[in-house]
This record gives sequence, structure tokens and C-alpha cells, in this order.
Amino acid sequence: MTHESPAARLRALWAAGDVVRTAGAHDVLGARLAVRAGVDAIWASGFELSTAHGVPDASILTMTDMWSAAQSIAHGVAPVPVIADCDTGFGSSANVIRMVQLFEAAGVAAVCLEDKQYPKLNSFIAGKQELASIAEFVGKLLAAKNAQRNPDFAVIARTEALIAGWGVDEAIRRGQAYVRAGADALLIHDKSPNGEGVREVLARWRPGVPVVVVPTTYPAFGVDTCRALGISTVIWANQGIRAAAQAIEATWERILRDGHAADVERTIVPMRTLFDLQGMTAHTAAEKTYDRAGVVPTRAVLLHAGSHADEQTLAPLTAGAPLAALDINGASLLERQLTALRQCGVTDITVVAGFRAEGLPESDARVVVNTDWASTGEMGSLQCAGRDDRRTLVCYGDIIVQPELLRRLLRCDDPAVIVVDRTPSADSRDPVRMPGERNGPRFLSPEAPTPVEAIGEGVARANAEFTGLALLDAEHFDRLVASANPRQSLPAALAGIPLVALEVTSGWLELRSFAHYETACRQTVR
Ligand code: SPV
Ligand code: MG
Repeated sequence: MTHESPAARLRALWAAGDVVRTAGAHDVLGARLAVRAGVDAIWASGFELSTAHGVPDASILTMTDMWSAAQSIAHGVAPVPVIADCDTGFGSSANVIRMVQLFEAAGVAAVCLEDKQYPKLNSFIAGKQELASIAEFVGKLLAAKNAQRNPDFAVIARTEALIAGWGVDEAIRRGQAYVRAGADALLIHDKSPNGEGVREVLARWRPGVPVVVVPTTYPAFGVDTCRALGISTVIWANQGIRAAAQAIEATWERILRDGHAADVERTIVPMRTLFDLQGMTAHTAAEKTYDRAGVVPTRAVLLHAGSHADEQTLAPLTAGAPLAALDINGASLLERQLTALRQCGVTDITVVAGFRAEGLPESDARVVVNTDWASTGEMGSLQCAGRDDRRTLVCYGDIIVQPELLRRLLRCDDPAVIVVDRTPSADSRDPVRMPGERNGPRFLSPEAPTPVEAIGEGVARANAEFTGLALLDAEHFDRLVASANPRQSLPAALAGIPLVALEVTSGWLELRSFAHYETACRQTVR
């Protein structure tokens, strides 16, 4: 990965000779929008930042306020160069030394110092526009140039001679002194209606360093004019915040007039755009790559389509409702399953309903209905759940699983892993054969998953039981679902892909008989 310093990039832009198009911003959002639009550099504007804080642009914000904003903007758009508006340097030349140390370390490409007296007043406010003496300002420039460490870091001297009404002669006199003192570029600020002051200065004197203009009162003075006059950098210092103010005001007026926000939807950016600007895509990708402690993004599919008609002893309890609605100590089976999954960080849950789908307890899980539930198997239901780019945790509808077991499973990063119980009971369904001997009453389950030898009906020398929990990455889930016959059971389909199994001896409970139900009621709390 190459690392281009923003300061080197600004120097290269100046050396390339075309006009550096620079946008004012006071935060990363505004700066990123400008960068996305294609600007070459960012002006961390004191006027914008003051406005955003609701205070006058009059040295009210502190150096730390301006530094903090400049730092986050510089980090947010690097390596796009940021020019930090540093007003008058926040005090004397001694303050300027500390200022340069801080702003250079913040990653900005350049600082801009103006030759007004501290406290300054925004250049467009009539009245007290008092200039510092040339000697005092030259002292600040010398202090700044001596304080910088990176030779590419630039100090821009800004003369307010035209703003303060001292005229072109004074602007030239000051410009010459500042260039002699080592300024890397010269900002000639002007508030005339057509930039006449800047034009006259440049007609009479070529500074020999890049020239910067801020055409706020002369907006037609654009890139072409700059090019024609040999101006290096144009700063549109505040158009961003003015556009935002207009749009925000119009949006609130419209919402209050309508009493709802439906119609402004067409005129505002979707949330997706802002997630993009936040860097959410990179965040999610990084989490996927590096986050070993948390849960890899996983969605769950709960299989609740079946009628469980073969589980006769439960019939009086379910009374024609789906098993999901079965009350266990005051919470439905479905509610208990959803709670356990959420406790483990799995919040995107799809419930596949079928038999008496209308009786499914209310929840905020996504529900899809397998209308062919009577003639299809678990694979038909998984096909209804649809594919997903994340891992899929498949869970039978008739089991309760303790969060500890779910967490153990979710920590596995194998592409296809199932949970098997190594203490199968006489009425076990879904037999599995794992390597090794048949188990005695004591068993230490290995921490890491073990390859499965065989799974599915008729497996010889079965020594384990499939619990109904399977965790598949997107590729294996797709393979499983694509190749399966909708009538197939999950274990039959799983037999077709290479599997590893997490071996357990407890932590889950099936609900296939009244005896199981009694156990569940004894072992769960409200
Ligand atoms: C700023 O944007 O803060 C500036 C430019 O310094 S101006 O508002 O024109 O002074
Ligand atoms: Mg300013």
C-alpha cells in the first residue's frame, strides 16, 4: 500500500500548475461530499465551523476546537489535502509555534494565517477589520516555518489588506514581505464585486509562490479566470454550508406543513447514502475479517412448518396450534428460541411457518410460509427461507437450546458444522456416526469440531444424534439448498456435503413428547 502524504499531494497539485479546486467544510461529511463530487482539496473553514457551533466567526472558537475539526476532516478524507484555516494563529507568534506542531501532527497539508489583529472578525463583517503590523505578522510566519517538521507542510500567508480597505499598494507591500519571510503560498483576500482588487495586485506584481483566492463576493470568478490570471488555488469557502442550510430549512418547513415526512423522501438522500459516507461498508468488511471475539454476521432460520402429527402425546397441549405457540412456563417455545438467539447476537431471524401458520405467536422475526409444508420436508422450508450472503444457522422448530451451546457453535468458523449429541437416547432420531468408540456414560467433548463419518437414516453403528442445529456459510448453504429435493429431510441433504460436528452431551432439549415437555417445564424459568 502506498502512502502519499496530503502535504506532498498539495505540493504536487501546485507544481502541476492547474487550478486546485478547494471546497470549504466544517466536518467530515461535508468534506467527503465535496471529495466525492471531485474537488482537489478541502478548506477547513473557520466561518463554517463557527456557524456549525452557533457562534460568531470572531476568534470565539479556541485553537483546540479548530484543531479537532481539522484533524477529523484530515483523517476523514486523507490523502486529499486539507488546508486548515488558522485565523490569526490564536494569539502571538508563541501560540503559532504550538499551533503548527498540533496542526501538522493532525495530518493537514497546510495552515493558513491571516494578518489581522487577534481577536479577528470575519472578513465580510463591516467594522473592525484591523491589520496586524507587517513586522508582527512576519514574526508569526517565521515562527510557523521554523516549527514545521515535514518539509512538504505548507504555510499560507493571507493578507487582508484589501478587506481592511488599505488598498492594492499595501496588499503588494505585505505580500512581498510575507513571501520573503518564507510563506509557501499567498492568499489575497478581496471582497470587491468582481475581484478587482486581486486582479490589480496580480497585474502589478507576480508573487512567485502559488496564489490563493476566495471568490465569495465575486462568484463568477471561477476556474477559467484563475487559470487566465495564473492563480493556483480557488477556495469556495462556504457554499457547502449555505446549500445545507437552504436544504435543511426547506425540508423542515415541508415536514411541518404536511404533518409527515413522506413527500420529502424524494428530495433527501436515502439512509444508504449516509451509511456509505460513514464508511459502513468498510466497517462491516473489517469486522468480518478481524473480529474474532464477536459473532460473525449470521442469520438464523427456524423450521416451524411441520405439524408434528407423529408426536401424539403433545397433541392435547398444542390443540391444533403450531408447536411454536406451545407455552413453556409462561413463554412460547418460539419466544424462548428467539430470546436465546438474540442473547448470542443473532438478530436477523427467519421463521418458516406452515402448519397453522396463522397461529404463530407474534414476534418481530421475519416469517415466510411454506404453503407446501404437508408434502415437503425440511429442505422445502429452507428453500422458502431463501439465500443470504451471511452464514445461516439452521435450527429445528422443536428444540430448546441454551445460549452457551449456541455461542460455542457460533464461534466455529468451519464452512459447514452441525451439533451432535454423543449420548444418544433410545428414542433418538437423526443418527450420526462420529469417529471413535461408542460412548460410555462419561465423555469429554472435544473443543474443536470433528469430521462427521456419516449422517442420515440407516447409518450403521451410529454413536451420536443430530440435534437439529447446523451452521453453514453462504456457499455451503447455497450448495445444500440448490442440490436438494424439497421433500428431503435436513440430515439427508447434509449427507451430501462434507461436515464437521461439534460434539456435546447437554445444552439442548427436544420437544417431541409429553415427557420432554415436562422436562422443559422443570428446567426453564419464566
Ligand atoms: C473562512 O471560511 O473561515 C474564511 C474565509 O476565512 S472568509 O469567510 O471569507 O473570511
Ligand atoms: Mg476564516
